[in-house]
Amino acid sequence: MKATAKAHTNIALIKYWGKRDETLILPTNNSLSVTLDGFYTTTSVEFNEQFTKDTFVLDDVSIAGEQYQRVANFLNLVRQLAGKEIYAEVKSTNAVPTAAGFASSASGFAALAAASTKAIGLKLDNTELSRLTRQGSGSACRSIFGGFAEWKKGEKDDGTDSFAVPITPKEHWDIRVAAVVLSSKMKKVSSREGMKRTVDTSPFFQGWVDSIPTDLAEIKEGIFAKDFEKVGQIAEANCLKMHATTLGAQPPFTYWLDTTVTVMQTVRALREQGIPAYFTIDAGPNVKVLYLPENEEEVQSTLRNIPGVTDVKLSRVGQGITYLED
Ligand code: 2P0
Repeated sequence: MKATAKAHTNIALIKYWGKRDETLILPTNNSLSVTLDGFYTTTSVEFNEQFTKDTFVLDDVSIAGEQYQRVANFLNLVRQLAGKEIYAEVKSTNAVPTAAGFASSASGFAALAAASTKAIGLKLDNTELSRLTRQGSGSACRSIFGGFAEWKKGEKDDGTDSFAVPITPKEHWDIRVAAVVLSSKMKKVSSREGMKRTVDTSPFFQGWVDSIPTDLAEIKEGIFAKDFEKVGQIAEANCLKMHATTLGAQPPFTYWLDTTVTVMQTVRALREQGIPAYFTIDAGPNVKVLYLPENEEEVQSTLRNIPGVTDVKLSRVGQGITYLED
């Protein structure tokens, strides 16, 4: 009863920001992301009658506390679905530099869901797997698929219609993403806490939700037509709207540092020089820059030269989950 799976992280171009149900992890809006080739998690899960509890080892370190509990809670869902009372040994390796500001929870829960369901003998299709993965971490449900994927928020209270669907496969379009890493010692407001505070207190939150259907319809047109400027403009504006909601929260907060703003201004300056590049930012200070393959050299060297930038990591569009031989 052992299986190994690999899943890549994803970056949202239309952000998931706000939950309508915190237990089932049901969002207030649809979101859309691109799966990234460069950052992934590989996870092996073994269920064994001899085990007396779940164990979780991440990059050769035994994990306890909240991180362990989230994994064990997810395994409870898998056991419930399979109707089996049996514990697991989970071993993960992350090729997601945590410092790059990617939520390793996206690739982490996608790989855990794929490996654990296979190991326990469940035969789920990707829709069923995405729906289950969502309950580990919302954004992870999009990482089941490669290329561009949309998480449909669903309408029901039980979450059965809330899962991701593929929009276009990885082969559709070769765009690139640069993860711009900044030096930061800032205390982080977690995305869970940040989105909850925004939903509960920000008067800008309803405006955010209301604006999503138009952004989604237009960005999908842009993706199908491979219209990079259209996709970039919508993604950048959507990110700025998400971050604007945090300034309206009580107490107000922002994920940005001064260098975050410098990177944003540099990306705009690249555009003024005729290089199409657009930024997006998640629940942290680091910036991700979208660009086209022919501009890789110039975009990379410009970003590396910004004072306060400690690293720039490049990625192509990635594939969905894969199962590895044990
Ligand atoms: C996203 N983020 O769409 C958005 C944009 C952060 C900003 O999904 O509570 O770790 O586990 O469902 O998925 C980060 O939130 O939150 C996130 P949970 P998750 O990628």
